[in-house]
Amino acid sequence: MRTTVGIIGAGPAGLLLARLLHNAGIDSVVLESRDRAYVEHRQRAGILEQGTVDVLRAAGAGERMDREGLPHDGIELRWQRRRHRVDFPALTGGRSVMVYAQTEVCKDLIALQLKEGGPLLFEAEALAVEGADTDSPSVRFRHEGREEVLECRYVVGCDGFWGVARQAVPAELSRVFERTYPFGWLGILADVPPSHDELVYARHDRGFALLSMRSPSVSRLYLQVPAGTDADSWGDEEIWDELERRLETADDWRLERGPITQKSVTPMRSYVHEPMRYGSLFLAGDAAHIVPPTGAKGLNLAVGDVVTFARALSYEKETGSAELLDAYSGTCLRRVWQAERFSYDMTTMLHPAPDATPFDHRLQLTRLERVAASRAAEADLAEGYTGFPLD
Ligand code: RFL
Ligand code: PHB
Repeated sequence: MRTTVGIIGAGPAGLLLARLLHNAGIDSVVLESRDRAYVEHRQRAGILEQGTVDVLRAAGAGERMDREGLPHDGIELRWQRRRHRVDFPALTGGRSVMVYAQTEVCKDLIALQLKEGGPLLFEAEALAVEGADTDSPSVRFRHEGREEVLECRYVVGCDGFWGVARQAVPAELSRVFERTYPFGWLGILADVPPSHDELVYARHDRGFALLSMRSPSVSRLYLQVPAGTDADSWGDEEIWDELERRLETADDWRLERGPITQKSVTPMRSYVHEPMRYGSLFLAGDAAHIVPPTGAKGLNLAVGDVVTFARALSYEKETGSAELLDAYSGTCLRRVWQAERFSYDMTTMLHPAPDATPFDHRLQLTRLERVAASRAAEADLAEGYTGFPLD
């Protein structure tokens, strides 16, 4: 099998890249190790930045998002039973975000790809990228019990944190920057209307809590738990009791409970692999970098990477110049590090660490007070949350 761009992974990065290349008249093949149902139902991100919304629309993949997505103009911060709303458009010159689940973005892109795009193979596991340092790299993969080879001009590793693409970069050329956190998030989906019309990020001495949503009738909520916690060690009522404590306010706001339909624990880490390119191999999305979910940046960074790659390859096709492809890693990393900084700030402002001292607690409260008291501090948060420019 032969193609121009071999794409490993059908998460948001790989699927959107295939769509952007199709629109630019460049052929690709997508290899995905899992089956379609798994990819379409894996619960993950929920927030699309303004820039991501614009990209999906321009790619012709925004129709259902515009019908079913929930535009949000702000978030609420809570601490010490207080509430403070951050108004995004007022602070950023009109930018906002959209609540539309990653599962739905993937469903839309898969449907488009199967209808109009190039091959998208499910249950096709990439085993290795070969010849990354040549002009004819290939991907060895297993599909329907057979081992096959996909010959390409370029390979883009969109295979997430646990993928194989990154392994093709020689160790002596790789630099990894990493931080793990001593806590994770216990996330639930519940069949109950969200108890607030915007997302609520709460800092409590017992730990962080987040109220989010998937639709007007489905809530998504998270609790900070110690790293390594087993989701089944938390009973349903125990989860609601804890959410209620951490989200509590001084006024008459109430948390509505409902049947919990899914429960899982996500570890938290910050991770950057540099460079994001080696020869004919490009890394995009979680394959190259991870952020803790507190800033809602992961999916949006993946979108930024593949837009940068698709633009660079289109430019090469039109002008014959590899200038933008050569700039790929540096261009992406500037934006990646801004998001790493923002996600780290949000995480450390809102999550009390298990070994936090009274001094650390006071500092967290002071950072929150600062956001509430200073328009400059508030605007910094709003700019980071609604997203860094795609240049
Ligand atoms: P993905 O989504 O991990 O997709 C990688 C795909 O590659 C496949 N794969 C392989 N295929 C073939 N051969 C191999 N050898 C392969 N190895 C792996 C995998 O099966 C998979 O289909 O990476 P991608 O596309 O880079 O997308 C990244 C996003 O998924 C991720 O950053 C976000 O989900 C992070 N994230 C959030 N991001 C946001 O922007 N906003 C949010 O609100 C947000 N909330 C979250 C999140 C992530 C979470 N978890 C579970 C980590 C909330 C949570 C709880
Ligand atoms: C979600 O709805 O899953 C979500 C929202 C905001 C975050 C992280 C996850 O910061």
